[in-house]
Amino acid sequence: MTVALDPTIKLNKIEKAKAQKDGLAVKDEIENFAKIGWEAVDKTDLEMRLKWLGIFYRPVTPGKFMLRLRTPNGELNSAKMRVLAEIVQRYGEDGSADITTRQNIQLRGVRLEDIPEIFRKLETVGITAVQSGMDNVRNITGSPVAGIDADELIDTRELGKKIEDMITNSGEGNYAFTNLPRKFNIALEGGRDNSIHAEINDVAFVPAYKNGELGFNVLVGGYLSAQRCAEAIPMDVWVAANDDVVELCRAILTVYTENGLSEGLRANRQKARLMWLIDQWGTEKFRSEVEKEFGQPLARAAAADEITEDKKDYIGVYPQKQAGYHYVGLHVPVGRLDAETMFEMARLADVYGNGEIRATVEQNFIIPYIKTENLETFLAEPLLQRFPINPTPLMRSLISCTGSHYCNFALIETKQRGVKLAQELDSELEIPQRVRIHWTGCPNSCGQVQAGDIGLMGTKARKDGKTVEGVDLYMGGKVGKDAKLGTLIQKGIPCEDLKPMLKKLLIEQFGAKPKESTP
Ligand code: SRM
Ligand code: SF4
Repeated sequence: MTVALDPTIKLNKIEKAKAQKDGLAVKDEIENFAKIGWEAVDKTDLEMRLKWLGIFYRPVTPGKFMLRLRTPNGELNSAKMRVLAEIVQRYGEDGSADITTRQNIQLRGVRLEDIPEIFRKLETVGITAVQSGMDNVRNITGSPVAGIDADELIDTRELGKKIEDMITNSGEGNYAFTNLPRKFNIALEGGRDNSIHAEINDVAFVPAYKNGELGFNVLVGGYLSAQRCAEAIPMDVWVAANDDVVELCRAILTVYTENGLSEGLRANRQKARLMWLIDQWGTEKFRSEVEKEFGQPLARAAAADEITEDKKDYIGVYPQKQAGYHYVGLHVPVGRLDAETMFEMARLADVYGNGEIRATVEQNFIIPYIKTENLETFLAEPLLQRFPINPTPLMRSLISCTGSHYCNFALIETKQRGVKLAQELDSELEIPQRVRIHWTGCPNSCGQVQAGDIGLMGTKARKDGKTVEGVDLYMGGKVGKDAKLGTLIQKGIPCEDLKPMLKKLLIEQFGAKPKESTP
């Protein structure tokens, strides 16, 4: 998008690079990049602009790229999953995939020379990776049980897809929205349990009745970052559950993009998320600017929303609103998949369901439409040994960001460490309640530590005069109804001291009891 330059504002480094050449421009060069090889690609194109196509250069594994897709509302199916499995399979040990904290899929080990062919394959099953990184709108999240949950208020799948199509020009790439001041998160809730973490999205739609009509109240400005974490605040707007939602997203994104320069959002990247514009203007001015762009009066918010339940994790077997069918949520330890398990997921979805697969923000997946009479055989399938429906208590709610294995921001390794610790504590303690432990490798908080009952954020700690891997401890995150962010409790705990510390915490604050046979 062409934005009017205010000459008094000093652009930050990224803004300068974007002004020189839009990120999306690499779309026309990708065939050439694939031919010349990644070492010959211009540094800014390689490390920055390729992210507009979802291609992430990984300094930790040079030459082996991460490809971030878009899966609005977490909707996948067996055909998509098979194509994704084929892509990672060709990379052997290097190939894997992650279910992300935005209900999305990232592929690993990908080679730049294969990208044109990969994009062609993805297109055949309706997947795009465009505009999934850097200053773009991230995956649109929605309830993972949309359309199958008996208590559902609004099925958000179609709206989620329409928003994505508006932003990406149906996957072709859309220069209108490739130059936001910063990343941008949109979430649509259709159920009652705030499955999408409305509180940490730049724009969140939550179900609400106005004059007897079901639509959405709109929250704005939520985000997590190293410098500041802000809970989304009411925009004092209600919209009907129709194309107005798409139009409102367009209007908000346009206001955010066009006012980025005059309001200084393009000078300091730490102060460039939507909340900073709302801070500068106040909610009333923000609302009226959006209203102008929307082109017609916006209704004031409904008095109450319909978020009335605690957040579910969807693991286990649940009846669907369609009589005779169940959906089954399988637990994927810290979201990590490999080709073999992905092929199996696709097979199970075809054999037992209708081919659909849903991803969750807890980094797990759901297979819907399993006939009641086939449940028993389904539950005996070998994949359920690896991805169980009844994981042990801490494993069940474990979330982790990528960590140092692939992410160069990481201060610590997260996924393996998180799994090991949860398994050990589960084997040593009787834990009577759900305890949600979130790990994140650095203060960017991709693993949403502020949402956890216990949040562990990677840092460097001191032990015996040496610098060691450590964590800052967060506690008190509440999700679902009345969600609120957890806060920092203790800084710089060496990872090697973490187990006894967590054990004590679980016993004293979460009612855990040591199992008799363990120390
Ligand atoms: Fe994130 C940057 C991974 C969800 C806040 N995030 C990154 C990068 C791209 C950094 C990089 O280039 O290495 C990470 C890629 C590592 C890799 O190889 O996987 C990364 N973020 C992730 C994922 C994969 C974590 C996961 O394991 O699930 C999630 C991908 C979501 C998706 O499908 O698009 C992911 N990141 C989040 C979330 C959670 C959410 O959206 O609910 C947040 C906090 C919420 C938010 O954004 O407000 C988050 N990521 C960040 C930030 C801090 C943003 C800021 O305003 O400062 C960064 C750093 C940045 O953008 O400068 C970041
Ligand atoms: Fe990387 Fe930090 Fe995000 Fe983890 S929180 S994925 S370490 S940027």
